[in-house]
Amino acid sequence: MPKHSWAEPFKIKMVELLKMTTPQQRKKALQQAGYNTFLLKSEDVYIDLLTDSGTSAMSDQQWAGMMLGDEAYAGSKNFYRLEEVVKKYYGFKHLIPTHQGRGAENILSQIMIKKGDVVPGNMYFTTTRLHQELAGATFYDVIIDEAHDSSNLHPFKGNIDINKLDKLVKKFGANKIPYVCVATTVNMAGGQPISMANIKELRKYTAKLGIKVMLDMTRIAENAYFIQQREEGYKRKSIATIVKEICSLTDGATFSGKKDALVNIGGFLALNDDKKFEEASNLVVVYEGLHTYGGLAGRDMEAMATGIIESVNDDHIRARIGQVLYLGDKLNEMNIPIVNPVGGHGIFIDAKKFLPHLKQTQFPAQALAAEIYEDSGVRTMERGIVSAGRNKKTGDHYYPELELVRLTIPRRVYTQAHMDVISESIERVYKNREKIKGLEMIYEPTYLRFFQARFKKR
Ligand code: PM9
Repeated sequence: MPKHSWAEPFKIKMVELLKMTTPQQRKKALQQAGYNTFLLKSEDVYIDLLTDSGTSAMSDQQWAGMMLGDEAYAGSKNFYRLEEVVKKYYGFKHLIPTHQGRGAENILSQIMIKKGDVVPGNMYFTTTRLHQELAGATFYDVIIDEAHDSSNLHPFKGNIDINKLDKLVKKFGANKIPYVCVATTVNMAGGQPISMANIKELRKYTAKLGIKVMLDMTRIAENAYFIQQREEGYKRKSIATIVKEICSLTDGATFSGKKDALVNIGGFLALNDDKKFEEASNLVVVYEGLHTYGGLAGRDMEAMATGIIESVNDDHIRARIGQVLYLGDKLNEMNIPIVNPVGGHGIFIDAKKFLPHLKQTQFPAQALAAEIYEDSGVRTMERGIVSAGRNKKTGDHYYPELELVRLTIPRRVYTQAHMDVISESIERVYKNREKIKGLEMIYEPTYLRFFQARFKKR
């Protein structure tokens, strides 16, 4: 089979210069940041793989759209364009813009959840679960077991185990489950997709019980690419068609436009139910802004509308995921323990396997992320015990099976040479892995501790 290049369907029009730092400068920066890569100054970072959230390069069309911002307080024409695009590409009836994904999660949780409810989902996401808990629900993970094993090659590790869901229904009763929270793709599992067959099965199962299906569609185009590549019957379907089919099997969605939709800020809540839309429209004015701007400038809504259209372009998504796979192939060739199959938005290093001499309470993924930064100025992030937080009832840490360092690839930002530099750095750190020490947490914030926690070397 001839190898097909993933080369980008764009050329570079503007560049942002980067500062190169010395190992001494990086050592000092790390100490000042309490070994938390979230607390580093971005100007001290060479290649920033902290997140793919809000870090994309916008296209000339998106930048041109910024000049078309209608900054009226009410009824901005950019809102109506965004509404039209959301209807056309995602098929949802109602749109409520929000400043970003978690703004939508807050409103959805408040309108759907009653105290004591249960929300099942295909693995937790940090902000999503917190909003569900703050609204009075308990989250239950119903993802398939394969998702918790970094080397299991299941093509759809984001799938929901309907038997696990059924057990929850039998234990708590369907009336305690307002909705199932379905993510495309599953971030904490390593960017793993859910199959269309599984979403259909879920829809069938929940429909007869009157349980809603709410989508976290933050990386839906990336999920659609894996369906196109791996699922029977989808090879000839466009990403746009697959995306719309996924949405049609759900009752509504939260969306962080900062990922798929190639914008630096923005999100929305989409709903089909008229009554729930009315409730959400009323709440959005409390937390975000008027229902026709939801915390966004008109120009941000314009850029997001254009970004949504660009995100479902087949050539774009092939190149976006192609770049991630390129880095994944390199690391696999070096036998670095990573989550396989490689997911949509980044490479996830298995820190338990990389640093087997460290206990999970020594925060191996946090320590590894710090070490990679010190080696090369490449900033990654922890997705393990620190991100998982504490069990509200027992007060103990959650101990997730997956203890990962995420190398998240921003969209349309870095080159193939950057990918090579990253893999060389990981290889160097891997060679010296036995010398890497664990960390001790010396400051722990109450909510989403991974953002602001501080550590010292043990
Ligand atoms: N995800 C990420 O880096 C940014 C915050 S955590 C560092 O992966 C999903 C699946 C996400 C997500 C954010 C949100 C929240 C919801 N669902 O960041 O509020 O990956 O726009 O979206 C981040 P906002």
